[in-house]
Amino acid sequence: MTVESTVEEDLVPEVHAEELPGADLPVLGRIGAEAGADAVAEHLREAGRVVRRRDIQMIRAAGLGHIGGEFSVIDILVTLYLHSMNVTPQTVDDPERDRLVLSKGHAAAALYTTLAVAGFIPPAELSTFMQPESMLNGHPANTKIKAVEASTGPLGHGLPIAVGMAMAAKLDGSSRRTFVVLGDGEMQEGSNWEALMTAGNHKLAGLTAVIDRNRLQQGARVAATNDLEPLADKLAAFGWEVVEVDGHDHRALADAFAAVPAGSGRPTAIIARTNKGHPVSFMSDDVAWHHKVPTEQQVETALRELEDA
Ligand SMILES: Cc1ncc(C[n+]2csc(CCOP(=O)(O)OP(=O)(O)O)c2C)c(N)n1
Ligand SMILES: [Mg+2]
Repeated sequence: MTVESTVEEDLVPEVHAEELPGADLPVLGRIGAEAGADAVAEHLREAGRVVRRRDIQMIRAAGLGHIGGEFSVIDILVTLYLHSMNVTPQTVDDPERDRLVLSKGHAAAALYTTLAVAGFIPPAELSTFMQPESMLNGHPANTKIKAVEASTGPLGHGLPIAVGMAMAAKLDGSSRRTFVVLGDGEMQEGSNWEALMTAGNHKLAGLTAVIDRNRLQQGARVAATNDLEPLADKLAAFGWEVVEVDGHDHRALADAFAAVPAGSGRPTAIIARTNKGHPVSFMSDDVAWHHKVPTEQQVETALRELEDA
């Protein structure tokens, strides 16, 4: 008797090292509010495009990755690293820097590409993604990259770590901010609700949780698995300020990040409405693209669509 697997998994990646892009990534760097709202929005739009282009090429070359959840979170990451956070490649050791924990660590390639475009890691490193001895593991490692504030991958750990960081800042009397980016499926983890309760109780105003609300998890819709709604009400009941934004609108994201810490002294939860696979037509809002690897033709189509994004 043969037992057929119902899970389509490529356990051995099909590597396409010959398709690796070169090291010629534009390092766009940070843009401050003094540049004006239009210039900031255009800078971040270009960064989002550059990051997505390289990300999909890296995943194709490595034969592994999580493209759907990367494309949903890229606009959040570029807004934070290239504009909103008070941290630069020169200040990664400064105790007063703002911190970001990417709790949904499976979106590692999006983080690495954003860090390269922001100037934190050399673009040439991107070509080593997922290769033996690379510092760019499938999930981000704090032991390998200084700008990675915490090693993540097992879901449900980034928010508790960020609560500790924000608590330390509060005890230091420091105004430094801590951001943590979570998946919405990840919000089903019980550890998050313990951390939310702690942050609310201790009024950790310097803490901001950004929830990538793409409504999909691995292999299913969040609502069909363990529905989060009414999410905003639940977060508010745990003592958080709650803001909802379009998670692909750089200007709305920048405004939301500029408004923390909230005057109320509460921590802030930003529910960022996103689409998995955004803005690629054949990936967007399709659960199949959680960790599917695109074909050469699909990469070409995506790159063409990104030209106009
Ligand atoms: C504790 C834990 N359980 C399972 C996984 C495997 N896993 C990786 S991503 C993922 C789905 C996460 O969904 P979501 O948080 O919504 O992420 P996104 O949609 O942003 O990709 C799962 C189950 C994991 N990394 N950690
Ligand atoms: Mg999700």
